[in-house]
Amino acid sequence: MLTRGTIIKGIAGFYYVKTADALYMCRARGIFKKEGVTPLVGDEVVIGIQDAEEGVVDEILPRRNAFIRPPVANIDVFIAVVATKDPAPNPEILDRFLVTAEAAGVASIVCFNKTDLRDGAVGDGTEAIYASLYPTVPVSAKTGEGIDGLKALIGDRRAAFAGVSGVGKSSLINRLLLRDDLITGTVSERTGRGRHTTRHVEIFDTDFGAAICDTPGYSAFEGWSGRDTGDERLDAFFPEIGFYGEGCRFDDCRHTREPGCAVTAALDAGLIAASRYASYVRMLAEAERNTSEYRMKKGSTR
Ligand SMILES: Nc1nc2c(ncn2[C@@H]2O[C@H](COP(=O)(O)OP(=O)(O)O)[C@@H](O)[C@H]2O)c(=O)[nH]1
Ligand SMILES: [Mg+2]
Ligand SMILES: [Zn+2]
Repeated sequence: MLTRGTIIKGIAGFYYVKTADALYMCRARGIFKKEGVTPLVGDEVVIGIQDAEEGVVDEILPRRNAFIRPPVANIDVFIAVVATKDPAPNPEILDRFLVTAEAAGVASIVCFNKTDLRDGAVGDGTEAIYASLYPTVPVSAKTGEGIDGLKALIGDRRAAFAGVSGVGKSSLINRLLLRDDLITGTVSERTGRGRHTTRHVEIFDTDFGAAICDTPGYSAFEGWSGRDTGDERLDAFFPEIGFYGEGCRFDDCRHTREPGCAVTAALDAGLIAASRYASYVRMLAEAERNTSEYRMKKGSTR
């Protein structure tokens, strides 16, 4: 019997598929591996039911979006979690993450956790930079401060948490789910890939209408690569650079001190944050290097 469902968890080659009335542990059909397709948490699938608890993933329905890191599909919004400190914010990792989401057309919320640790009311200035660019919310998973604001921003969407290890993703999800067992649950899961490199991603239903997805175990977010932009321009994925770039003298301005560049003028005027511009320049260099490598490879096979 075939039925539709959603992959809510993937562990060691097993996919847990939730259908209208049950949860099935499924293997994927061999054909996926042959075609290089990996089912992802968040996928809508058709499964063949074998018995009351087991089935086989037969077909993956078309995806709205899909990501390699974190490995999730059909996400409405990303919660990019940054800690006020421990670990200190890394703007470049955050910017790479936000560009990945922008390139896929997925909304982002920037969540500053561990406000209980911050010195002064607004931290080190990182929060202010992102507050002008994305819906931003300061929270403390420890004290509960800001959790209602985070819930309000998520609404009834399917949200995936992302961010480097230790920022408090699992602690925030425990808060949102009114649970306290997630961290242990996640860490002790056997994956066959070593204790600290779990690939376990899981979607949880909340009592406020949202579905939230924990994505543990990344030391850095490496999702974006220059090639992801394809023919599109990197500046379109930095909202403020795209905005000021409208005023540049040349349509193909790279915003690296070309004559009449409105972006570098805005940078000099303090309207664009230096850290954001630094991320843009580094990623632009990668995109251009990747593109020329790509062109060379293509040329050599002709
Ligand atoms: N002081 C403080 N510590 C927190 C907060 N949120 C998480 N932590 C701690 O930070 C560490 C990492 O949290 P965890 O949720 O496992 O982070 P994850 O790797 O992003 O899932 C744990 O020791 C938590 O107790 C917070 O809001 N304030
Ligand atoms: Mg975690
Ligand atoms: Zn320019």
